[in-house]
Amino acid sequence: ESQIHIALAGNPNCGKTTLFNLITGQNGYVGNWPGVTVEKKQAPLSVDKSVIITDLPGIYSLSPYSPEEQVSRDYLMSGEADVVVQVVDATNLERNLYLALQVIETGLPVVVALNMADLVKKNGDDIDVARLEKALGCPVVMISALKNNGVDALIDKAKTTAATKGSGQRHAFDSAIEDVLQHIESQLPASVAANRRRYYAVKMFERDSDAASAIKLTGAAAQKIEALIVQCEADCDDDAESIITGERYAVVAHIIDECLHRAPAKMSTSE
Ligand code: GDP
Ligand code: K
Ligand code: MG
Repeated sequence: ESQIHIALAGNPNCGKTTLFNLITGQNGYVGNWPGVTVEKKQAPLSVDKSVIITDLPGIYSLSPYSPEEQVSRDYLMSGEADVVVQVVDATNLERNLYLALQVIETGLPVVVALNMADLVKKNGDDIDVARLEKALGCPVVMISALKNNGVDALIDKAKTTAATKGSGQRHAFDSAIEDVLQHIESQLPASVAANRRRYYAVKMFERDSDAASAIKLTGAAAQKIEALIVQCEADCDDDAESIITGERYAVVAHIIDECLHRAPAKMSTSE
């Protein structure tokens, strides 16, 4: 019978290892990723050995600036994972959704695990899961890895999502930027699969040379893309990487505004 590979991705300290240990019983392989001293943990799900879980290193972004980022994005783009469980520290949505957007952008099937649900509840905050699913365009499951709440439902959702061909609708940036990304997409080689074209268009806009080599971008296409970027930078009076960073944070701010209802601030009783 066939295996299902689930990758756990997320920021440092979002609870990935707690979740990994809980669902695998820690009886897995621990080593390093090839060529780097970044720990690799892989193990079957305790209750279903045909499901293989990989704990990816904690990262803040899918840029190639650290070995951890490199390992995570190489693994995601390798095609081994059938589904990504994007673990999100629900008490720190801004930073965690910033990465989640990028992982959703890879075009892989993604389930967002909103971890630390116990702390969200304790703080008296409320997250509108249905709206968040709509905003992100992928399933969202509230869990507490520490208290083992919601984890069975998460695994079930990951299995059913693995059978799909990837996330559907995607968050949109400002229309002027979307326009440039569209033009960049049309310059990508035909060999880049439909569900990955958006991801690579953004990477080209960020002048990510690793990603350009990965798709064997031709010199002629690279020149056309560079001209599009330079024009956009002039129009926005900003550099391309900052433009994308700003767009991502704008999407995140909008989502948080829609989906997170914070408890009213308590009056301080101390002097
Ligand atoms: P990683 O860096 O993503 O692997 O995160 P860890 O699994 O090491 O967890 C970071 C910290 O968060 C640890 O102290 C965990 O005990 C704690 N933690 C993980 N999941 C939860 C949770 O659901 N609720 C609470 N309250 N703490 C959690
Ligand atoms: K940690
Ligand atoms: Mg860890």
